[in-house]
Amino acid sequence: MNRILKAVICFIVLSLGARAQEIPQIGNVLSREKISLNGNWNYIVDVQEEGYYDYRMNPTSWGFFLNSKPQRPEDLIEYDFDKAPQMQIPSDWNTKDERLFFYEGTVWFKKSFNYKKKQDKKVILYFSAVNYEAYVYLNGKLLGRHEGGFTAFNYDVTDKIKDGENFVIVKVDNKRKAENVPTQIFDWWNYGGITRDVFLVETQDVYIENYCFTLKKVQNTKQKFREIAFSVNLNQKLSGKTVEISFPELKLKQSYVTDSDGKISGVIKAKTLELWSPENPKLYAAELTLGNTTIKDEIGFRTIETKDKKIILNGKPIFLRGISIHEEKPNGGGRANSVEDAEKLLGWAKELGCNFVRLAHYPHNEYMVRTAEKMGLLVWSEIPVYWTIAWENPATLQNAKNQLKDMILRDQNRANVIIWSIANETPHGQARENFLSQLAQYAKNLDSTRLISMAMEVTSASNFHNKLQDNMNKYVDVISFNQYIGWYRDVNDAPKMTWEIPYNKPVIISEFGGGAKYGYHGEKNQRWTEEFQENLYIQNIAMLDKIDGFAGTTPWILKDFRSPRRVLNDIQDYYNRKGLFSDNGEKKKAFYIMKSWYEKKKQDWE
Ligand code: GCB
Repeated sequence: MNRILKAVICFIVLSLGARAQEIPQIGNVLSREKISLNGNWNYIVDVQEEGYYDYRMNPTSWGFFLNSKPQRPEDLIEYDFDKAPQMQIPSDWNTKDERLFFYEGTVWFKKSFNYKKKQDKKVILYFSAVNYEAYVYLNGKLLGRHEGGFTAFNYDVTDKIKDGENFVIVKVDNKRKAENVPTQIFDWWNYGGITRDVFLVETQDVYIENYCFTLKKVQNTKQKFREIAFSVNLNQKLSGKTVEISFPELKLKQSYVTDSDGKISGVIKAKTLELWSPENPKLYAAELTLGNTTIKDEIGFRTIETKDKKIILNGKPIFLRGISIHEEKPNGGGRANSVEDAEKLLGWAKELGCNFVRLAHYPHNEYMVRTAEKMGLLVWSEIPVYWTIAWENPATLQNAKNQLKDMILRDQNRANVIIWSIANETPHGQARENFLSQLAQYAKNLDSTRLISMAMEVTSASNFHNKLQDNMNKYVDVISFNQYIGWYRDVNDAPKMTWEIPYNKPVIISEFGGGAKYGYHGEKNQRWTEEFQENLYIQNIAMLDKIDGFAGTTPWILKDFRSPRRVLNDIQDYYNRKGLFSDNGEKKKAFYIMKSWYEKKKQDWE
């Protein structure tokens, strides 16, 4: 066979395989019966993708994914995973290997493990996130290709896993590309690797794939009970299967039988129900049983809606005292990926007086959202449709939709998540509107119970009059925009500014702020000093308070974070310095301005 034909066949096989085994994301992986594949993985840095392409740039069928070993002394095999260094997974390679600090490209990871096959068990290989593109192989066979660095994906490996020794190989590539989501440029570190947990989930052949509980709004004030709407779906369209739902504390237990789509849905009536709120983050133990498998969760109940320019939580207007957060460990530690990281970051947000966090600019790990729920922090969750996305590219739209769907499917039972945000600071134009309106509608179809927003930009009407004009206004429930008066524009303009938001919807200022290097002091007009940032906050909060419909804000940002765009020596050193905390957790002066303003807001609104 000639080389080209061979390459074409190989490519077709690889791309067909790419779709073959990926299955819909299973909900609540943390409560499933599973084996962790976290720990040491061997890795090979492959700058020219030698392990994937031949010297004519055709995908090979003899790449690194085979994990080949010489069989005879004369055999030529130019790689050996077992001699390669190891990296602790989950993590990012940038902070784990100093050679890879700025690296963007391909790294291959391999994990060998022993497995004891069990009768009648399905086995699912679950990745909580890999940034950015992953080709996943089990025992040398391709399971699939996944794109998108912050959402979970999983493969049914029942037929490919063996009794005894197995190996998983993942080719991870974090090269930035124009058609990706996010695109080529973004203001955060492009941490590469298997950045979140990896699990082997063991389940029955027929299993509960996902489920959703939501509290219905009270229709009639005389109503003596609350209604919990639920839906559960199996992994197969099988009728006649019994699913039991139980909330022990509410003394509710009921069995339902699946329809021909393998689904159950309905309403549970609860006479007494304590609602979840930031002041009382009440969660109820929930159990869903199919056959001899029970999935356990903790479910909170609350309602969220808007009325004119107000955000209404559990029937009462709320002011969202927020902060934006990147998913990054303190002390230069790279990607955050644990409960401890979440507790630390969210603990700082609580110290600031927050009841709300904007998890920017991509879906954060599940620990972050669940920990926030336990701590009474409402959440804005977003996908990385950021800046100059390839609006005209259908594959980019599909990719954004996939990320949106996977974000929603993972967190649809979290009471604290109230806003799905579909974009950040995107440039106006018809192609962008086609793209974003489809995303907004898709989000509403997937989840009509939460609010949709996006971080817009203000187009100035005149020098000191800012008017928000964005055709996307009709697709969102909450109008949000970023503004940087005091940083990208003179701070002395703040008192003179007037604002016009010509839509009858609540307004969140999704970003404002400015940079300061912790410990650098001077006059308030001296850039990068804590005094400069402090004054900027004083001026901004006075200005924001005058905005009609002002319902909350998430200043930029909780802590300094790494960004390759921030190159100023001795000040930035590859950190965006807009944190209220330094990367080491020291509080800058502006922290105290914000904290005392939030204390006052709390008094005014409660
Ligand atoms: C923004 C972006 C955010 C940047 C920030 C900045 O508007 O949304 O990702 O980090 O400005 O610091 O300039």
